Amino acid sequence: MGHYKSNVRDLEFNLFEALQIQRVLETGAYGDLDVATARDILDEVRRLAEGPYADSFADADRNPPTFDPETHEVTLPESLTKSLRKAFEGGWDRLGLEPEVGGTPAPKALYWAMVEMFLGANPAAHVYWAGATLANIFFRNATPEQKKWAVLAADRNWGATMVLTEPDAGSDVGAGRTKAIDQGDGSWHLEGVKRFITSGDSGDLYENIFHLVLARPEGAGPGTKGLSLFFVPKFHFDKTTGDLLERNGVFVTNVEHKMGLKGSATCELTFGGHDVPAVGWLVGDVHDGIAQMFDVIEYARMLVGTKAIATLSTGYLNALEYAKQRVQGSDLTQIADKTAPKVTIIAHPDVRRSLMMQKAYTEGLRAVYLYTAAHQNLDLAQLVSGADEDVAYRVNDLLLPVVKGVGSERAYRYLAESLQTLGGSGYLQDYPIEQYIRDSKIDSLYEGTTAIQAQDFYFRKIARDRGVALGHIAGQITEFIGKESADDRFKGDRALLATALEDVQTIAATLTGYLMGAQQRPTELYRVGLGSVRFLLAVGDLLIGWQLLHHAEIAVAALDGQPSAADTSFYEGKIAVAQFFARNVLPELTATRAILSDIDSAIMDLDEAAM
Ligand code: ST9
Ligand code: FAD
Repeated sequence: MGHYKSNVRDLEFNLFEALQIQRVLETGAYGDLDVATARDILDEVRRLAEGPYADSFADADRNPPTFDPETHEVTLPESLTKSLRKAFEGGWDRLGLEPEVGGTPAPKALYWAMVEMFLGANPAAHVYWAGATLANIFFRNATPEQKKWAVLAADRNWGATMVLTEPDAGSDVGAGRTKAIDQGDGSWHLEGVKRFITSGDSGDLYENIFHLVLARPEGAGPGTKGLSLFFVPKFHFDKTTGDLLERNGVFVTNVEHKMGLKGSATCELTFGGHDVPAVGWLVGDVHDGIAQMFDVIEYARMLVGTKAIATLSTGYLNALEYAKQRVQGSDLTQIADKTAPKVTIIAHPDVRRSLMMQKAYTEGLRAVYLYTAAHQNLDLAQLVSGADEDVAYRVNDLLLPVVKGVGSERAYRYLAESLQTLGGSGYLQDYPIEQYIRDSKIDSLYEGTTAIQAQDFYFRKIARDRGVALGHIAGQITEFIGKESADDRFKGDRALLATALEDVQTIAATLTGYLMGAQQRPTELYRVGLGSVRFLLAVGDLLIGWQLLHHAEIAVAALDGQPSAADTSFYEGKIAVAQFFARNVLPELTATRAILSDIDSAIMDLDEAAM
């Protein structure tokens, strides 16, 4: 048995019982893709993910990619390349992409369900898959001539990177100094050093790599708006056939040594520093770099959140299996009886509490990312929440920082509980959880740290959106709470959800009060900054509580249909976890509301010497 434990049953529950994607599949909007094929896809990906794809998980961690500074070459561990080639054989990187880049149509919810399994099985491998996805995004933004290059890149299975970060430009992308010099013939020369570039090189995995690079044309203005996006290939190529020509002047000049995700090569890339110009082409022939790059970033934020949630899921399932086998101590009710029979640790209340928290965040966050994905297709968005095109777009935008920010923070927090469940054994490399923790820590850092997600969430997705998307979601939750057909056993839990909704709405109004107040007193903005991460996490809890209760209602109905023994346990688990979360977590939002209602910003006046 490999390390990875998938949860296809829960994925199918979300897709077919909660979101009911079969109703959009039946319309023929996704070609030949029907329910049976969708289930086959999940099953095939499960087998691949649990088997050969997961095989290199530990090996690539212990024997990470190596770097030769003389040749600028990166060499990947053979095991990793083998796992990746296995996945490419199945063409899984094309599902859901445009037909021009070899794609086949699929609802995004199905796509992300599939990606969850690849990410959970081997996250370090998965980030090497950027080629087809980035070719698809490049294609959408490209000139007619460049579209042909995108097709060549996809056809020839080239690798790809997203290149923003520099030593002095991390969160503050607009501080980037890499410059672009117009050559007057449609091409540009790039000069500068980029840092932390995932898959900056990937050995012999791909014959070529194209880098999508943000750089500042000479004379362009400051900040992100002065940046343009360039297509910079590792090797020049014949623009008709794609055959490789001479080496372009972009070289890896370092590979980082990291805490986790070691199989993923994190590279420093130097443009134009080695007597060979780094030639690039302006994407779409327009200077709109940051907006174009955000097409990639939005995808990658969803990917990172899903990665974190996928890892929490397998962490929880590993912990659960261990807890059912490990015998230690006797039942708490017999604590004084030294002769009492020994029990498996799952009998201990604190282990149960911990497992239930892991289950709640795993299944709740899975529901949230799939609900978000459902708003990435208009037909499914209409079906799921009645959103029109404009609202669906806004809802997806609103929820991305939740998937990424809450997903990564909660996964890291509750993976620590997965490890705790195994006691000292969890600390050993005999089990995968210590690696899960190391591999998932990055998720709250790259693609915008949690602080950046929280600011994006409040300032852009709520204040600038004038609350349209948040109002739509609040309307959905209110409708759910008031549903007359709801099962009476959840009456108290729905009341807790109603309070949580009110808490979140009050916090949003409080933050808006601070924002308005900043017109008179600019330092009022500090109060938004001090409260924004907590607000993001609170919204995450509200959404999780709502989704879990919604799922519990579905489970009650399903139990009436006399399901199999396995399904009976599954549905009973859905009811239990929803009630557990509503009763144990949602009430905490009231405390958050109280703290944020008049947040103390005294620490902003504290002398740094006193910190
Ligand atoms: C990174 C990579 O960290 C991590 C690993 C990736 C792994 C590889 C992934 C590749 C794909 C893999 C594929 C797998 C395939 C799987 C196959 C499956 C089978 N939404 O607020 P302003 C835009 S990369 C949309 O003034 P500042 C917008 O155009 C590094 N657009 O910002 C806006 O203009 P306007 C990641 C947005 O103060 C303009 O920006 N680094 C959004 O100038 C300016 O906006 C980061 O993420 C948005 N949410 O700049 C940096 N926000 O307003 C984090 C802004 O007119 N820092 N725009 O519309 C930030 O995000 C900053 O907030 C900032 C601030 C840079 C945006
Ligand atoms: P900083 O921006 O210096 O942040 C340091 C701390 O300050 C953080 O806690 C942050 O939240 C906080 N902070 C900073 N600014 C603010 C603010 N305005 N308000 C509140 N808090 C703030 N980049 C790419 O371009 N391409 C890649 O492929 C890529 N892959 C990566 C892979 C790895 C393994 C790593 C580690 C990084 C990768 N990155 C990549 C870079 C990544 O996106 C950045 O590390 C990230 O955006 C944070 O930037 P920074 O590290 O410079 O931290």
